[in-house]
Amino acid sequence: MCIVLGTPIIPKVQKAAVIAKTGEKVQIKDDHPVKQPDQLKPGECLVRLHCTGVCHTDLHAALGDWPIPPSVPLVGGHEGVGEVVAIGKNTMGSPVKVGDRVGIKWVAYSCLNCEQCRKGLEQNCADVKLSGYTTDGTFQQYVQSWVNIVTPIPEGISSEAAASVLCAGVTVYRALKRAGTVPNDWVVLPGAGGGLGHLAVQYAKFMGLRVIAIDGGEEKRRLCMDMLGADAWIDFTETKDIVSEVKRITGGRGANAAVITAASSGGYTQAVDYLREGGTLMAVGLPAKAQLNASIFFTVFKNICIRGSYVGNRQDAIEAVNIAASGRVKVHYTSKPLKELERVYEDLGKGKIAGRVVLTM
Ligand code: 8ID
Ligand code: ZN
Repeated sequence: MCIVLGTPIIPKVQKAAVIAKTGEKVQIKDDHPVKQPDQLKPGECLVRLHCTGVCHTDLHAALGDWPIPPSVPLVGGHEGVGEVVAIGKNTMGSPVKVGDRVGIKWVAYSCLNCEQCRKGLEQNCADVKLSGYTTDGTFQQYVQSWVNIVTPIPEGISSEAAASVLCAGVTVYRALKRAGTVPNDWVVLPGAGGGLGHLAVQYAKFMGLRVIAIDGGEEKRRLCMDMLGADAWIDFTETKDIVSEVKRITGGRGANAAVITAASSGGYTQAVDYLREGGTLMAVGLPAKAQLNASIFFTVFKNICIRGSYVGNRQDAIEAVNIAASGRVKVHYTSKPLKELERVYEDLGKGKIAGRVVLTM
């Protein structure tokens, strides 16, 4: 970006990772159009991105394997951090100004006036626009966004460290808040070594919970146990009877909650069985077209609460980011250039990524 007398010059074209059709490979283009400041409507802004996390959701979008299809052609990505370089003319009362550092999350736009928005369910707004799914996201150098929806990023955290808090962090932070636990309760985290899961371990510890991390392989065991401070580890690829193992760890009682971020339906199967009476199953991971298979009898008999939790609203985002900026939750990430995105998808699909990959622009 060039700056002439304080006004950023916005290029006409940029680098972007584009999916022409779901199921096709990502194309890295260097002539993708940039929305120009005079094309921004009131309330819209343009953000020059520093970096973006890669979420498993971006892989679901690229594959088109969810029941609701994404818009194509599509620029994916919804964990971006950058700076505001332009704001639409006649925008009134913007909470951000040119030069501010902001985050782009999954909810790119919601009307803020409908019943769901007023209740804090901005992700369920009928007019919602989803970054990297129904509107172009963060796998590009410049993204168009909305001044009322971007997340302010405080000082004290780098853009790369903040990026994955905007989806992975917000999502697990909100799910844990709604899991009905009190300090010292046991929470089981299937998917603990992945992008969402490794942040769930840390937000759970921050909330005073005891954590049973479930995932596969030595690298993820080391991440969860040695680096993130989980209290117990279960390798789902080796342990035959996960229910007995959770019961053994919890002194025969079972866990108080499970926050499931596994990207496969396998992560859900035993949860109702290893929860103790009154426990809560938080469904977060979104395996393609899977059904939740739980015993109705034991769900009723044990007073189990089964709840879905879908990303978070602006307040959840601000809380999650502020906790990360305080240093109590850290994203464990590997930096890669944008052009590596296709390779990152391959690794995500194979469950090979411990923590997150953050792409630089
Ligand atoms: O708002 C939401 N609910 C939301 C927000 C963001 C992402 C939901 N998601 C969804 C994604 O679309 C994806 O389906 O959460 C899921 C996890 O996203 P992620 O954390 O970005 O994916 P990852 O980094 O690949 O981590 C998934 C982990 O699950 C493990 C894998 O080994 C990996 O570490 N895993 C699998 I696959 N099966 C497992 C099993 N049976 C398992 N861990 C334990 N038991
Ligand atoms: Zn995501």
